[in-house]
Amino acid sequence: MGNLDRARLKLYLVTDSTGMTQDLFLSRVEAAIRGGVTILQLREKDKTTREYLELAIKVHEITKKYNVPLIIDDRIDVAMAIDAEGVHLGQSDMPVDIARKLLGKEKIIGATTKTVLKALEAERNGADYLGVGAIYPTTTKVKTVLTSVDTLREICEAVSLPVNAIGGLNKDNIDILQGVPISGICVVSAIMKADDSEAAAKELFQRILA
Ligand code: TZP
Ligand code: MG
Repeated sequence: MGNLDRARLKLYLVTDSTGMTQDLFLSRVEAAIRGGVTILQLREKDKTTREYLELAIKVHEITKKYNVPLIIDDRIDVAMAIDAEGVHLGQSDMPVDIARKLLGKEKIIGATTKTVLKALEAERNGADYLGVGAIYPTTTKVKTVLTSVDTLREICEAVSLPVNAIGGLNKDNIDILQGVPISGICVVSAIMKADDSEAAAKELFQRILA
């Protein structure tokens, strides 16, 4: 499977460029990486394929410079086209086993799961890591329901894959995850909406106990 060290998942930035110029977006992405983001997912819900692809190429130039893996949300074709390091798949996206066949063993495949059953299925089908949430309500555009910290813990204990928590997480509320054997946290707003994304990433990195 994809070469993914657990430590890589510590501070996982999921992007959202809504309402930003491309220059501002790219500068925030780079600042966030300088601040300590360890892995980055390009997640664009309102772009055409062409726009997604063009942005992915630019983001990949930045991530490669810092040796940070780039994961593409949903779009296996975009990931393949730019030779990204991996993809992230939700429960309505391409099934993990089919994605694995398309992408091969070397690429990273992440899956969103909200139950122990789905987590075990994703593991069996060849996922490299799991994203679990939303832990808190989120203002980011996403179809999700809340997942309790107890369920998050059960999932962590049921699978041998690394698991990240996601959803409404920020520096002031991640203490709720203390003692839960996650590998890291995924955030959108806490970094993308910060005026100083580098400082925001730095502070989060220091507060994550994983
Ligand atoms: N999946 C579950 S919650 C979420 C996704 C993509 C969005 C998280 O965004 P934020 O801004 O960190 O709450
Ligand atoms: Mg998806």
